[in-house]
Amino acid sequence: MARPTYYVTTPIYYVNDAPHIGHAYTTLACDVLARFKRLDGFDVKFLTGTDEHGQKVAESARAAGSDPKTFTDRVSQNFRDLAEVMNFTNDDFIRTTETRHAIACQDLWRRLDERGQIYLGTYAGWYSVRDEAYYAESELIEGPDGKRRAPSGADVQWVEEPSYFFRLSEWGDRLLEMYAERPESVLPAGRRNEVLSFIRGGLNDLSISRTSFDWGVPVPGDDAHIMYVWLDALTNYITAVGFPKADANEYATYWPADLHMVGKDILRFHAVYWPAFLMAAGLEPAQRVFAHGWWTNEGEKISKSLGNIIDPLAIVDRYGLDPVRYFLLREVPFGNDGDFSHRATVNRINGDLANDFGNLVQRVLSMINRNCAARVPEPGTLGEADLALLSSAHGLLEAVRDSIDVQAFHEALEIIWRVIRAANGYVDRQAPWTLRTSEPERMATVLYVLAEVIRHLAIITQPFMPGSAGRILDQIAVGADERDFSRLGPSGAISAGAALPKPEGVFPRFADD
Ligand code: ME8
Repeated sequence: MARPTYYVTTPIYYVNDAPHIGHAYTTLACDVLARFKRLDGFDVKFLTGTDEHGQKVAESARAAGSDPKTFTDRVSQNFRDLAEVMNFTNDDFIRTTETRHAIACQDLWRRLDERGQIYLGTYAGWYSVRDEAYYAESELIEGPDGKRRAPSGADVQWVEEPSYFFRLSEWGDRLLEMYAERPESVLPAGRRNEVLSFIRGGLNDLSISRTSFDWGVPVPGDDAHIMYVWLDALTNYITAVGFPKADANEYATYWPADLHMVGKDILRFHAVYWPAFLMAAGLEPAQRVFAHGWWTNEGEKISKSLGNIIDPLAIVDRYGLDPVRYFLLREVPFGNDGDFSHRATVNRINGDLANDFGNLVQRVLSMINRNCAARVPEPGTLGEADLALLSSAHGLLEAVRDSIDVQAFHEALEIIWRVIRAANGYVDRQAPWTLRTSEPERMATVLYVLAEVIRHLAIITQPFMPGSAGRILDQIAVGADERDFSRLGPSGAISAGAALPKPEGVFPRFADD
């Protein structure tokens, strides 16, 4: 039987600048989902990449004294390097300057055109280069200097140029119907309400080409125009599964995508424009868009002009990769805004990783090493406390899966940590070190139960902390082919008698100053 599929995408990032913590965060969330689904038996496609056309990138290239091609080659590479450092397992890395992508964009354009969804006119209105977005006069706000600004605070400029338009105004009702039928296709629910009220406010036709510069995909049949960068960018999600090839197996297999993960800043593009383009072209919209929140740095908005960009490479260097991966997904309920601070990072790492999880593993493995001849001990009859702890470990997958399926990473981790804390409580109550001479069999049972619980904990934390979880699994002699989720539960139980290597600490502790 064919395995169920799971297609998850990150936004493709603008190559105007080096990647920062926000970019790492979005891709990390997708990496955890991709790893989780693979371990849970899915055939996964995980896509990320870079958005390389448009006015913003062209201006950044000019400012760097470079031609756009050289510039985008260089900056795009930074995002690939980040993926490497963060241990991301994306199956593809798309660049919008690739030929496969121009073909897909032009094909989508032709489909829209053939269906009467495109007409030529003139755009006269406000445009923000930073947001690469058109704004209605009524949406603008007054900045502190009295100048008009985009709702995001970005500068806007008046633009007047010939432009092709997409008949977005025809799609409002269809979008509202779709969201009524499938409310979970925008999460969190609060964000869905923003989308609905934007649609209910009435949709205007959307300008989808530019003529005042040429860094983009040419409009088929009219070389004076290039496509609006968002039409170009959104199309990446189907380019990467082989669109428009009729025999594209990947398209048939993976489309519609299960999840477009985005930040809240770009929800409108993904939950209004993109499904409208797809439906208008006769294609299916994605199953879900999840818009997560915004990170600030020690309470301040992260921005280049404030000079407070958090470089993911620097924090990984300081705290280690897995602690950073853990912190980002545990500290903030996924979907909410969050604040990055060194104090909070150290607290989480020391409290949850070194004290809770690290100590559990370290104490149990050193007791086994010292008192059980470094072999998984043979259990005797299990009592109530043993069975209760084992059953909470056996129930982990189902509970964690439910949270992961709604992208509640913080909740998934909290569920796992409840079992870690229960296991530490069990160690304290059973006090196996006191049983060594008086009741060696009971000690063996307690340590066996704990080894089995640690096996569950390490298997289920692999998506979040692949390196550390892998090292724990090495230390309890769980083979590489025994680490997927089908091994969770009593049937995959750890083998008594297996020889274990000398235990080594997995989670470092940091000075909390
Ligand atoms: O918008 N906190 O690219 P982009 C959390 N090219 N996430 C953040 C963040 C922060 N402070 N800053 C950035 C674009 N992000 C388009 C996307 S998709 C077809 C085209 C993350 O480089 C978050 O995911 O500006 C946000 O949506 C994305 O980076 C914006 O990246």
